Amino acid sequence: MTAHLLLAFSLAVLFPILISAHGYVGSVTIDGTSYPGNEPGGATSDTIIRQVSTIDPVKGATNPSMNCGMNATLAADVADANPGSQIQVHWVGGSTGDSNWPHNVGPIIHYMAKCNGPCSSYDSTNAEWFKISELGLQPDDTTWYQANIMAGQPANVTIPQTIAPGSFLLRSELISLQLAVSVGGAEFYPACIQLDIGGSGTGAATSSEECTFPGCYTDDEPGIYDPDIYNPPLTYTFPGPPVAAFVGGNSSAGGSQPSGSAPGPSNTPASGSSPTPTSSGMSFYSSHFLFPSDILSCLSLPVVSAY
Ligand SMILES: [Cu+2]
Repeated sequence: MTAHLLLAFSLAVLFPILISAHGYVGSVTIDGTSYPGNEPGGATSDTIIRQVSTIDPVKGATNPSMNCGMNATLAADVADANPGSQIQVHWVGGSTGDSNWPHNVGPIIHYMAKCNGPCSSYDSTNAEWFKISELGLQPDDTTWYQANIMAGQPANVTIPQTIAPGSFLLRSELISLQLAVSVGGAEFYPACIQLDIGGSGTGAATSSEECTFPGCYTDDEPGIYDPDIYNPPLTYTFPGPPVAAFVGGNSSAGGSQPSGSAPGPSNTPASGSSPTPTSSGMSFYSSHFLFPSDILSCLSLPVVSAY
């Protein structure tokens, strides 16, 4: 095959990936009620999801957009939820969300932070975030739960069962580590959802369990800089603080099980249950196989033309 043919072939294969290489939160479902969001940089409708300006990732752990996503703006609405509420965050790919989430290497992490006043007017720059769930590798230590997002499943999380009532942001974060073999290569995709939590709980995180974004992560810590990311089986170290103790073993939720499954302990991967019975056979080898195109998909077109 000549170089020209090879180039043409490569571009033909890569182009569909290039136009949908990143993504955003298209909608959120709370206890069965769906709340659509806005397209990045598109029209602004009232929603509970803070709108981002682009589907591109946040790069660099000190980027101010680590807080709620790229240039995120306040959302007009706030959704009611309760301790134990089941939340499904629907991550989608492409600028209009018409394709699946495109990445399958990296963790799924959820944080919450109390809003000082209504979340619809709360500047979360100095918000104190605490972690409520983290999902990395499936029991084979090779396949990431994020592969299930790529297969079209939502990121599932449960509001902590004992949380004290109040106004909270829920920060859903996918980290894509396909370029994390270099410091600064990790792609961060945070998204913030505005909630009013009811109930009569008293649970809260301690100050040592909280951090700010930026501030929770550094570019060279394990879990963000991962030189061995393509040498399975892996031992993954999550970035940021531990899951807050008050969340306990039965209110953190797991990742990507199909909707309608039981809440509580069965959602927690550590319990040995499978949150992903429909995981579609996405193995590490498929993510490995995707590695070259995934890299190119996150580079600029001029670099690809030089290929
Ligand atoms: Cu991407």
